[in-house]
Amino acid sequence: MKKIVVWAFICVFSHTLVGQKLPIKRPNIIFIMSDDHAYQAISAYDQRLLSTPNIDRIAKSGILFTNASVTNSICAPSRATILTGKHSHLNGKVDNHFPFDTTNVTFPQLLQSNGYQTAMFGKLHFGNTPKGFDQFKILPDQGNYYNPDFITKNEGNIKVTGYVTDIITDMTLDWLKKERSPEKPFMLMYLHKAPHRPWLMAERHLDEMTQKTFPEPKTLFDDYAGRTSPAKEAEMNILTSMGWAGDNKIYPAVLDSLKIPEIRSDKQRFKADMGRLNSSQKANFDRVYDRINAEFKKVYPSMTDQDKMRWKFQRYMQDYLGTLRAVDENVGRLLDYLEANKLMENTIIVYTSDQGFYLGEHGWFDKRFVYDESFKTPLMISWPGHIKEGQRSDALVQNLDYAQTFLDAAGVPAPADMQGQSLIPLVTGKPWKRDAVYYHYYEYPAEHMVNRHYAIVTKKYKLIHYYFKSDEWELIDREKDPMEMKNVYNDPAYASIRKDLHKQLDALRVKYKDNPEISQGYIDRFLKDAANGKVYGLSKEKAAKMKAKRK
Ligand code: SGN
Ligand code: CA
Repeated sequence: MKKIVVWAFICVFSHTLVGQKLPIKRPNIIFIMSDDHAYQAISAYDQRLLSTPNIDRIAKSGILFTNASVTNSICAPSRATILTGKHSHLNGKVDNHFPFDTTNVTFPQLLQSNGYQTAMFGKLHFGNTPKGFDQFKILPDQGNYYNPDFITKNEGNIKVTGYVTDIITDMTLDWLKKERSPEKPFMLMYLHKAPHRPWLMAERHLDEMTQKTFPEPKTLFDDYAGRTSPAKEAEMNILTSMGWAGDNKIYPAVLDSLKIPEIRSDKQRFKADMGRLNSSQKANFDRVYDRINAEFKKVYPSMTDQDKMRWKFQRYMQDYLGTLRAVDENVGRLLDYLEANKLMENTIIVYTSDQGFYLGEHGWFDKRFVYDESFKTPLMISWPGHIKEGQRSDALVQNLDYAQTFLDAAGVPAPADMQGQSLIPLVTGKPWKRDAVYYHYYEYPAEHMVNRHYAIVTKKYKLIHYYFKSDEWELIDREKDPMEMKNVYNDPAYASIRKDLHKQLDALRVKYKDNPEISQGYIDRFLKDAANGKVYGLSKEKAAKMKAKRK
């Protein structure tokens, strides 16, 4: 009872005294985000692939979301949505290529100006540095796994020897130990590069992880027959689009000796990443990958396509999951520090990813589609004393909601044009409601070639509209078809559901202020820049052809 009264007092006070000196202790916020971390690779969600005991600690001491999703399944746009609390079409960061518009107001700026100490370490991927941070050390662009460079607020550009996940954690812990002010609440963003491509794990995990075998997903050999054209046309099938060298670490010389055709700029990617290792790191990698290359040389000549798919899937899982071993260990280091220093009690801890990822489902790697594995993202939140332990929620929450959640927890009013919904009532057991979420993906044409699409997603259905490359609709029955293999848009049995979902989608587009003119504006901007040879690596000729085709 006492606790409830105190909490009510805190809420009233923190909401009414914004901007002034607050008499209460506002919570610290630690936002942990990895890059491309599939929920299938967290044991709190799924135990088939990897044990992540430390990440699971956050779920155990708080709430885990089974239906958390992103508004646009790609890196920088997801980060922009997280920081601004707005959908891509309004914050302007619709794809990875155009820089973030720094005139956007972000929640760290608001927390900073309301008395929070703020810091960011790791991957941002914005094409510019973040506003609203007292301290930052960020990777340039995608960053590198080994001996990475950092752009820092106070030391200029630096290169640090070692493994990126360990280094980002060292920086984070250093800040907590040496720079954190005991006078202020803090908001810390701890952002991993792992498990992003090209999946280079820490040396200490190489031996163990490259000798494991993993279960295949049921849809590894999906032929895409049940859906519209974008699924088939996407360039993210493990067999046909994953690089033997850059991704699976087969040496370019071995590929040449076996006359294996190169996939994209695969050999050059291999050299760029492996080329950063120093001699002792390289010796460790060689020891392990020499063995794999020798085995590959023996088996390749008799492999069928099915064997190749299976082999590549195993190599993919070994390396992708290998990178996550260090993420989990380092999350453990952070949690141990917080526990040892009594920083758990008044701290909100979030673990999430910038989006989900395909681990062989539909034969794919990468993300972008509104199908579950990339549309959904891991999300768990702990806040001892406020969020009950061990909860699971299937509420339709999104990365759109984080900004307002943190502002709410800090007692800072959210700007009226933010589009999310604070999760504080939901996680503290109060009424919270949402029936549907909105999704919009833009980055096409580009690597992996996933056509532009927008969608409404409810707990039961997805209604998806692909546009630009083609004009096609898809309806997925999430309950009857959880693996999302069959488009039932033209099935007469779904006629009334389809009609109702169209209505709901129209209303959602009005609610979030999205419309065809805005989408066309982004297409025009893309075509203009592509015609000037600026983006996506499209030639002037190809861009001109596309423009002519549209007229
Ligand atoms: C790189 C990767 C892609 C990936 C994008 C976006 N290719 O371009 O596979 O989809 O990043 O990822 S690579 O050959 O350069 O590794 S995101 O997470 O940053 O959006
Ligand atoms: Ca990502």
